[in-house]
Amino acid sequence: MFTKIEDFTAEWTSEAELTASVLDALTDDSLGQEVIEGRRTLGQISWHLVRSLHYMTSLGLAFEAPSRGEEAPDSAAFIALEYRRISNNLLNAVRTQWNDESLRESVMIEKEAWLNGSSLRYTIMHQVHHRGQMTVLMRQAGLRTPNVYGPTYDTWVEKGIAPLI
Ligand code: NI
Repeated sequence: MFTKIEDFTAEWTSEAELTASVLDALTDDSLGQEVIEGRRTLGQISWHLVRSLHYMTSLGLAFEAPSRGEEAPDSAAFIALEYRRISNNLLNAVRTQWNDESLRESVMIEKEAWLNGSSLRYTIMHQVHHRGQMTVLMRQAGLRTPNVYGPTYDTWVEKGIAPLI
């Protein structure tokens, strides 16, 4: 869990930039790539990443919601733009509406007490989880994925290094 707003600020800033870089690599055509037939698409997962940030308002934070409803937009550029806006809104809300003490306070969610500092950690892990799903679907859709926590296959090849298996 986070115990200091400044620690969350630093981590969120770099994690949100990684997520945005993955969203930037999407194309409109790729948004229809499905996990399996009839299940979530790349577009739906991407949009879920944007919308889920707003769930943090259930912890008492107040900030503007995404400008579209549950249905995933068909524009990759719009999704990336909205992600940047909402992830910034979330960070501003945490920095201006909470302090280090707030992180030790808890909120009941489905009969379970969640410390705010843990909810912030969970929010980052939730993004990482879906970002990992996205990069696989992006490969399947024929897209190149950006480096996230290390070089991708293509980056190794460009550097003239044999990619690790
Ligand atoms: Ni999710």
